[in-house]
Amino acid sequence: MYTQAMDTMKDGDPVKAVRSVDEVRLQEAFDARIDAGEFIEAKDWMPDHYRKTLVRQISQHAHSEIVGMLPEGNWITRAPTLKRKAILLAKVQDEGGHGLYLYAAAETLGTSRDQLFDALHSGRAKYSSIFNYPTLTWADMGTVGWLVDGAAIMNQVPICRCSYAPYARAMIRICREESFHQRQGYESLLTMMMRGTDAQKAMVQDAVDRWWWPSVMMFGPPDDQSPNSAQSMRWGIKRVSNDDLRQKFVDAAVEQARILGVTLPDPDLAWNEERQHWDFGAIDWAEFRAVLAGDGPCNRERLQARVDAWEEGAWVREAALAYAAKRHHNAIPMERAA
Ligand code: FAQ
Repeated sequence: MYTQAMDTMKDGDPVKAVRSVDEVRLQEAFDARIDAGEFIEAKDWMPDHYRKTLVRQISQHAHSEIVGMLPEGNWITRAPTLKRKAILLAKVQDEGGHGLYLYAAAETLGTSRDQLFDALHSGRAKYSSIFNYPTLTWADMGTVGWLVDGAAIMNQVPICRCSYAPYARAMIRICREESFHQRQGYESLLTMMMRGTDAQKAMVQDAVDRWWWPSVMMFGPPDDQSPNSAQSMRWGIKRVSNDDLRQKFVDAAVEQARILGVTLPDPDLAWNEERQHWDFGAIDWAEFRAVLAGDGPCNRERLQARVDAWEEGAWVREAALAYAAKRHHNAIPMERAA
């Protein structure tokens, strides 16, 4: 039940051996539009595989946002000041909003929200590996903002130019908000590192030690082991590869860590003059695969929290539907209603 290793959206995608002349023409016109850098709208013709790939990625992204609310929601009642509480509350609400925009974008492709939730709640759908790690101290809130939102921005800014217009439009607003999320996290850590006690500084270092590698893994498998990348790049769904984004993230984080005064837990980090990038150590892909297979530290807890929220919220959905039906009924002119 808890595995994230399956995905119902992908059903093998058998390439049709025989295609009609019309289909071939439509496909050629579609490819030409992609090559010309045009955006595809919901009502435009698109290949089945393009549609399925988008539903897969957008729904995983939406699930990540709403599961991503859980590790932070846990800290709203324990924020150290009113200011920090208000900021965290706003951030978590933003994430709920991101989930809604993204579910709406997935719905434009013909998949209902009930189908998307069912895939999440039954454990068939994936969401980002990063949200299966625990948030143990207040410094985790700052570190999630700095590293996790920092990685999310790196990944998501190129999606503002995704070839599927409804997804690209949703991403523009999401990225603006993610930028605030990253900055508030970094500022919170900076405050603790500059003005905090030794214990607070140690707490920040401990959080960075725990979140660094899972954040580096967020970008997905290496390019040569990423089954979806080549086709998604061809279609302009992904604009930058997993490894290139990961490198950009590491390059930015090294300087940010220096300013903060924390050590990134990687003894192999070294500036490579020839590449003009930071080299970094080997990633533990076995850990990544275990988290995706449902065996991360918090997979069960996260999924159970979503299932409980769905079940406990049933009365809200029923009330909303009853109210909508009543309004619809009242809106029908008397002679038709009779
Ligand atoms: N976790 O062939 P690829 C956030 C899966 S939002 C879990 O490379 P693709 C905001 C992948 O789905 C974070 N699964 O796949 C926030 C595929 O499985 P499938 C989420 C992963 O799609 C901050 C398989 O591995 N962001 O953080 C992961 O071309 C703070 C093979 O991989 C997005 O979703 C992973 N980390 O590239 C909220 C952005 N990586 O589907 C709260 C949009 C890979 O074939 C607090 N998504 N997999 O069964 C993307 O850009 C892409 O989907 C990638 C993966 C880059 C994640």
